[in-house]
Parts: sequence; structure tokens; C-alpha cells
Amino acid sequence: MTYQKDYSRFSIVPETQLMLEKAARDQVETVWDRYQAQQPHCGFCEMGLSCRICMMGPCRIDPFGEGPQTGVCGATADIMVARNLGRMIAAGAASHSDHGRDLVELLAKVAKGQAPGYTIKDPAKLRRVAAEFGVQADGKDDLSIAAELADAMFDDYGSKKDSLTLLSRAPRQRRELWQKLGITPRGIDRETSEMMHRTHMGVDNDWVSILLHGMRNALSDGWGGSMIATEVSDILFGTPQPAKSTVNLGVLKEDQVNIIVHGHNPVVSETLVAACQDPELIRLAERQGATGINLAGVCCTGNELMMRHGVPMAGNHLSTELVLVTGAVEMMIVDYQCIMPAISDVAACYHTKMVSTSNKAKFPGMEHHEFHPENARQKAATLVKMAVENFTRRDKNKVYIPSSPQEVISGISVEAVLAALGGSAEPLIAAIKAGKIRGAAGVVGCNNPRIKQDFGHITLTSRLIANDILVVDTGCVSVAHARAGFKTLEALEKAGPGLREVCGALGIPPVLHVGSCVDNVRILVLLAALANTLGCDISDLPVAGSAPEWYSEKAVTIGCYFVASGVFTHLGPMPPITGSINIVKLLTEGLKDVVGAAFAVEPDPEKAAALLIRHIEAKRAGLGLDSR
Ligand code: XCC
Ligand code: SF4
Repeated sequence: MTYQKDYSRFSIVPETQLMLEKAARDQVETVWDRYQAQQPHCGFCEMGLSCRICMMGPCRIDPFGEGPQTGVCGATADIMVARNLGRMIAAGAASHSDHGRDLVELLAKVAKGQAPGYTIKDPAKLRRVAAEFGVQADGKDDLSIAAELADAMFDDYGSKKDSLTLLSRAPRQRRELWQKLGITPRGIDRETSEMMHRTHMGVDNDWVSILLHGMRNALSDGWGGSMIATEVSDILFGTPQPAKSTVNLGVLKEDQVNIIVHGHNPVVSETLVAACQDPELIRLAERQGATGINLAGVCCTGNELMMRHGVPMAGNHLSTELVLVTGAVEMMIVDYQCIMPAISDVAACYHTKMVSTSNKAKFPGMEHHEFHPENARQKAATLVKMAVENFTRRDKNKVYIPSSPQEVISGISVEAVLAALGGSAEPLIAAIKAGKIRGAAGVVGCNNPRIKQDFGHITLTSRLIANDILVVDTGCVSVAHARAGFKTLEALEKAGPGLREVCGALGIPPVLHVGSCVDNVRILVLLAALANTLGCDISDLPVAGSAPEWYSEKAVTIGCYFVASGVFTHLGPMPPITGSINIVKLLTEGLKDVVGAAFAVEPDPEKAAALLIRHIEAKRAGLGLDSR
């Protein structure tokens, strides 16, 4: 293949380029090869103009006006695009919220004493969240509170309510707006289920109405399922506190047993942290000729462990295969979401054992070891032992670790931000008012082979911090930023003078790691706290969101709940909506008059930076602050 020599076309990350060379030598196919093989992508699908919702179809609409202009049922371009987008939102919301449900189930099991190996690590947060759910804590022990809280949370998933509990965190103006628009989310599962219903043939055929329900469905994730996922994770595993860690392929150790966790839900990976520290298993590793057991993460389950335990991260989405190409991984343990099914084929070229752990996520070529709260501790020990025993099968000639670890400061929960600020958001607001910090941006989301790996993230964020905009990140961007050295105090040199001064005084980097994809809700909570302190709505704040390299349905949902919460949000890759000019206009313009924020799509990160900066300065002017 002719493109193989020029790996800088695929990624700006030097270690990725080196590993792609090794992959070619080892005859390993990667996501970039498969992406190339798919070119050109289907133009109908890219525009949202194909539909296979029913078996009168599948149907396509001709965007040039010559072929059919409706599906067999009569669906127009507007209806088709809206239904397709609606189903993307539903899938994203379902993914996050089902992850949240798994945590609530664990909380309930912990309360009943049925989950050995798990405890309540943050009882103070348990009590705070329980109070929000109306659980009386007086005189009760932690486990009784946990049982009642889990029950109350299960209720938020159902149909008994007309509003989700944690919406109370949103500013009053925002809640009133949602009410007026009829998009207050009622039950987490209900909104997703209703979206699937509405988009069945012959139900909701008003594209505006479908998209409004899309907002409601996304809000049920942001202020519902995802928020529950984050809060319960903090209660069970501890609320993150700033700590140092390391990133990139250099975190793999040539002389140790390397175990990688991949996926999203900390339920499995948390138990592995303890198992990897078991002195008996470490002695076993030594007997195999290793000097220890090294646990590292990729994707969001990696983010969860880094945030809470400082466990290093080996890479982000597009690096997941390349981690295995190092030939130094004894075992990869996956839970769910973003795990490419091809990954077992990569592992098969090396000695790496692949293990799946969730009853809802099985993969070809993986050994399935199902984790449940009841057996997780013992399963974790079994897997680590298997990994250790696999060390002697490693082929030293195939091992190549291309880089040395990059330092990173992680673990910035809202609680940690407020503690760093001395207990309240006031100092941050003062710095924004004084214009030292112009505003803040959440740069979040994935990698996507459509875009050179990390190029979108790094270019955009460099411009933002140089213009005194504080950046917070989650998901796979967090690894991109960390790899580029943005999460060290040295990175303050890249920041504008005001941001450098404020962050320098606080001893924090200009780019703050707030967590995994579900942890985007930490950004919502922080924005709500800022708006409530200022007595304004979220849409009045000098803030913006961006997903420069998004790929996943979850990212669509996140984008929608940010916009519906009043945050201007930029997307790098164009979502499949260009088949409907009405919908493009609504999402990029019209929504401003509806929810006070809209989307912008701009593949060029330089231009995107200009959009974000302009937006933030305009919001400053709106608040009566100085504006550049
Ligand atoms: Fe997946 Fe969350 Fe995207 Fe990374 S960032 S590719 S969704 S792992 Ni959320
Ligand atoms: Fe075609 Fe309508 Fe069926 Fe979609 S729902 S496949 S447009 S007939």
C-alpha cells in the first residue's frame, strides 16, 4: 500500500508513527488500514439521507434532487435526518446511563453486604448526594443510607417521576426554560425508550419535535444517567484529588508484567488495582523473572483509574491497538464501549491474552471471565495470576516500547477545584471578572481516523490557553493533552500571561483533567455552580465546549446536553445531518433562540479556536466585562 510510509498523515504523535511502522513490519492491520479500505464512505449515509428503519426500505434520498425525494413511507430528508440523529442520541444516552445503572446496582449490593472487595470510600459524599435525593441520613449508618440512595436512583431510571432529581443542580432559569420548552427529562430510560418509539415508522414525523425530544433525551443522560454514574463512582471509589501520574506508551515496563484495562466502567478495573498490589502475586511475578506487576489504562476506564489512583495511561482511542503492538502486554482486560472488535486480531500477533468481563460485551477472540459484584475480587486475582503466568510467553524480540513516560497532573474533580480555590468558586469568578482568565472551555471527546490523531485537540487547546482561556478535558482528549505535556506546571509557559499568573498561584496546570466521558457532568456541575454564584444562566457564562475529534454516539449525546444546558459547542467532524438544510440551520443557528446556545461545525482547529475565542469574548461583553 502506497500510503504506508507517511505515518505523519495519520497522527501528530511521534510514538504512534513509530508504532505504525512496527505494525507494518509485524503485518498487523490497524484502524487506519481499515479506514482506508472503507474509502469513499457512502455519501447518503454521511448526509443522513439513508434509512433502514423498516423493511419497506431501506431507502435513500437523492441530495441532488433528481432521484427520489422521499422514502417509501414518504419520509422527507428532514424527517430522515432527524430520526437518524434522534437514534444516535438515544444510543449515546443508553450507553452512559446503562453504565450508571451498573454502578447503582453495585451500590445496592454493597449496601446488602453482597459485594466483597467494594466499600464506601467517600461517606461524606454519600451523605451529600443522599440528601439531594431526599434520603434521611440522621442516625443511619452508611450502608442503610446507601441502600436507600440506590433505590431512589433506580426511581430516576423509571417512569414514576416528572423530573429527574439532579436537575435541581441546574440554575433556576435553565430549569424554567426546559419546562417551558417541554424538554424536562422525566425518567432516564423513559426518554431513550420514547426516542426509539418516536422514530419508529409512522410516529413522530415533525422534525422539530423529534429534535426537541433529542434534547430531552440528551438531558436525561447529562443531568441523569451520567451524573449518577460519576456520583456513585465517587461514593464507591473515592472522589478524585489532584495527583501525579504518567502517560504514553512509555508507561509500559519492559521488565514487568504489563496489564492493560480498556473500556469505561470502573467496577472491574477498581478490583484490579488491588489485585496488582497483592504481595503474593508480585512474588509470583518475580518467580517468572519479572520485577513486578504494572497496571495501566487506555480510554475511559483508564481515565477513571488515573483520576482516583494515579494509575498511568498508555494511550487513547486510536492508540489502543498500538499498545498491543509493543509486544509487551501480557493481558488486556476490557469491560465495554469503544473497544474495537479488531483488537483481538492485533493481540493474536503477540502473546497478549484478551479478556472480556461484562455479560453485555463479548468479543471474538477474547476469553470471557464474567465479573459480578459478588465475585469481582476473586476474579481479579485469577486474571492477574493468569497475566503473570503469561509473562514467560513474551517474545523479547518483538518488544518495542518507543517512548519514555510523560508526567501529568490529574484528579481534578469539582471538589478538588473548589478546595484549590480555598473553598468557593469566588476566586475563579474574580479572575474571570478581572479578565486574567477570559473564560473556560471544555475540550472533550475521542479520536477519529478522519482527523490526524491528536492534531485537532492540540492545535485548538494551544490557541485557547495562549489566549488566557482555562481548559478542562475528559475522555480521550485528556491523553492527547497529557502526551503533549499540557498537564504539567511547565505548560504554564504556553499559557497567556493572565492564565499563567492565576494557575501559577494555585499551582495547577493550564489544562485540567476532570475525568472520563461520563465525567463531563463534572463540567455541568461546575458551570451550574458558577452561574448560581453569579445569579445568571449557564448560557450567560464566558464558556464553550468542543469535541475536535469525536467519533462516538455518546459524543453526540454529550454535545446535545451541553447545548441544551446553554453551552456553545464546537464539533470537528460533521455529524450526518447535511442532508437537511433545515436541521443544519436549526442546530447551528436556530437553537440560539431556543436554548441560548448552538453547535458550530469546523474541521479546522485553528478556525475553531477563533470561533471559541470570539464566543467567549462576546459572552464577556454580555456580562458587562471587558472584551477583546
Ligand atoms: Fe470512547 Fe470514552 Fe470517545 Fe474515548 S472519548 S473514544 S467515547 S473512550 Ni469519551
Ligand atoms: Fe424507507 Fe420510511 Fe422504512 Fe425508512 S421508515 S426504510 S424511509 S419506508
